[in-house]
Amino acid sequence: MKKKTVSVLLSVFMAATLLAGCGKATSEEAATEEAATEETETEEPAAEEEAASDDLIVVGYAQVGAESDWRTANTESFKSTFTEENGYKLIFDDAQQKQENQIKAIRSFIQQEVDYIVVAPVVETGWETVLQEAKEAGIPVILSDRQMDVSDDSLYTCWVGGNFIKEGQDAAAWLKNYLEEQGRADDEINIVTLQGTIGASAQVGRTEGFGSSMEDNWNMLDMQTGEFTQSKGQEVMESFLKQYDDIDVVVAENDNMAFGAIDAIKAAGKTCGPDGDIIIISFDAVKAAFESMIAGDMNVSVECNPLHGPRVAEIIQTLEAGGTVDKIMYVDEEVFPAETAADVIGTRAY
Ligand code: GYE
Repeated sequence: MKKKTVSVLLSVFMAATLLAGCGKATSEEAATEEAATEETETEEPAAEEEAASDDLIVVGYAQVGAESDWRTANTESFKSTFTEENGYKLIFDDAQQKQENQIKAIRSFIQQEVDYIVVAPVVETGWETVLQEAKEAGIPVILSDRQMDVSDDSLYTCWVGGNFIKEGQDAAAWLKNYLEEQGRADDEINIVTLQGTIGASAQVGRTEGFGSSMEDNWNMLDMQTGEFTQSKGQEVMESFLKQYDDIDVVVAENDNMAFGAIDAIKAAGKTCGPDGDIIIISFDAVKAAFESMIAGDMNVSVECNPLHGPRVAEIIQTLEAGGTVDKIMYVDEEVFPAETAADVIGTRAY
């Protein structure tokens, strides 16, 4: 296996560059360089290419797609971390939000005998067969971002990502507190939810976390998927506004759907945000969400950190060194209400 040829010296060098890679400037430079080059396809590498990558750790990343700002930041995090300079060859595949494309990509990684497979699974279920194939080929599978729901968890090495149930609970706790501050704690509150891709662990967790924290006087009028995209979020919100004239709160399971919902609300002649008619609760806390909060459109965004590239690299380095890693690793995340946005926006990396 190629990874066995990596010398101790190279490991030290990689660890140093990996640490440097965590710095903002370095990753931005790398991202700019990357943008100028063509995306790596999941085809068989040419013979010369294979020879040149002999000393590199080959990582296949089965990415969900490019549906949101969060996803773009996540892709950039991988591309700027898994560089040749840092000792890696990255084979990147964009599944366009389709599980069957991800399964094809994983099979192609197995065929190419990559050293590690990384998957951000579109949905939670339906992975056993392809993971078994990876296991038989002796290739470790690392899950990042969304989780898988598999009967045998030895089919993957570990997972790192956000705690989606907690994010949903945090959103509900923020709303409870906000309504108390507004003197509306005892009012009937009508809520609609724009859900993420149904069956994605980010959707399942956020829906469950918020739903299980609802107060008795909160009514969930409707829940529909906006597929984590701005355009679908806008479309679903337009139909909610036609159906319900008394919406108090929109829970958008990511920022991009919230942006679409805000556009729909304004187009319908209504207002939203801290001084408006409708409260907007969102998830991810990407830079554009801070801009939306500063503009007075969004009330709160619950953070979900997409910068998993360096985290996955650290896992791989630990495994390379013969170490063990925790099965489940949650990333720390915060809640950013509108009143904090102006102070915090300058510190956001994505
Ligand atoms: O919230 C959304 C993206 O899985 C946490 O996927 C991720 C979600 C994120 O499309 O913006």
